[in-house]
Amino acid sequence: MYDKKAMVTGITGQDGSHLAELLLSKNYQVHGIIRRSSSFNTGRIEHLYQDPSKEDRQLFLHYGDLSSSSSIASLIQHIQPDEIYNLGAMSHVKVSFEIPEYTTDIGALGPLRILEAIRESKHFCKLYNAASSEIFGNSPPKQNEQSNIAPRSPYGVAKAMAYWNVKNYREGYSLFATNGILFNHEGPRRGETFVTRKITKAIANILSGKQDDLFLGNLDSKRDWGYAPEYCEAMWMIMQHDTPDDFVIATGEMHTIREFVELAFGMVNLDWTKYVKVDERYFRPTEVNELCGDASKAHKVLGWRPTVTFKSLVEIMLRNDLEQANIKY
Ligand code: NAP
Ligand code: G4F
Repeated sequence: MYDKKAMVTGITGQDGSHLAELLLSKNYQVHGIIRRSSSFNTGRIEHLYQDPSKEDRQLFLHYGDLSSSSSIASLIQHIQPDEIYNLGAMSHVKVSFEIPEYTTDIGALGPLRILEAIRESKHFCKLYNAASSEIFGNSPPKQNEQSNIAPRSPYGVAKAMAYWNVKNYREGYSLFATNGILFNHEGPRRGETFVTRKITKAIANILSGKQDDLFLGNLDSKRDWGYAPEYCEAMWMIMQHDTPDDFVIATGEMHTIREFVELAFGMVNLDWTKYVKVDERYFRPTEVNELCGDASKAHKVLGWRPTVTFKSLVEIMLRNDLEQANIKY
């Protein structure tokens, strides 16, 4: 018997997979929404798979898509979740400049479709919406819940719209709707085209002779990088708080991309300047220069604090990619 039922969009992504593990460990029945794909997209949750014939299974997967209002409404109607975690998105900022309309459909209208479905349904359920530090654009650090919202990419604009809709539905219709304004968070399951994983994966490839150069874009931007599993714990804590609210989740420390590169290459005694080449293709039309979050509200109200340091994060990611390539570290 389970304690609560959760519906998770984006369960096949980095965060979705960590969150599913966490919810299952807390005795939730978890309903993950997956997209039909011509190749497998469930690699990150394979270890959680449970045979559909198992009577007491806790994990259920349903086909659905955030682009479809009817799919979302009928899933909510059918599952009757206590909590919805909306993590689904086209989450790559650079790609959002190439497919702005699709990014907006999923990232902005997707959450609106969920809000409308909850409002229309007679069933009470809480909503966690994955907002993003990208909504702050170039507002000066440290950014907190009061910082100016000034996004600089189609992705950021979509996340800002969703953020405001969540706030307005909370105030206007008394929904238990929350925004987690999470700063960058990474780990071994990070997509391979995000800069951190691109770097650690490239080091493993260089050491195994599969790659000679690493082409990167802007090395001067700064990010506040945390460890994904700890950030998923924060999502759950936001949902257990007695009142719905918005929270910044961050480490409060920022580093340039160059620093990440130097540290990661240094860990395996490679001189990064021999391998890293700057390639204009990876620059964005508009960049977010400095993200560094002030998570003191989450510390005070939720008791959430990150523990994994920048150096440990780089080490965790690098070790994973080296292990996968059978390289001793
Ligand atoms: P991710 O690894 O890219 O995962 C995104 C998930 O969304 C995947 O499961 C993907 O499915 C799903 N998805 C994409 N389009 C969809 C659609 N049309 N309908 C339903 N699902 C769809 O992202 P993540 O790093 O786990 O991030 C989770 C959420 O937090 C995202 O909303 C992201 O924008 C936000 N966020 C992330 C960070 C971060 O640093 N990681 C920081 C702030 C906010 P497929 O597997 O089929 O592609
Ligand atoms: O790793 P990134 O692509 O992450 P970005 O753009 O900060 O977005 C991530 O964090 C957001 C939270 O702030 C999330 F909402 C979003 O979903 C995503 O998870 O790029 C980080 C920085 C940027 O300044 C970029 O210009 O790294 C710079 N960069 C330099 N060279 C590169 C590269 N980024 C990528 N992806 N690839 C490069 O070669």
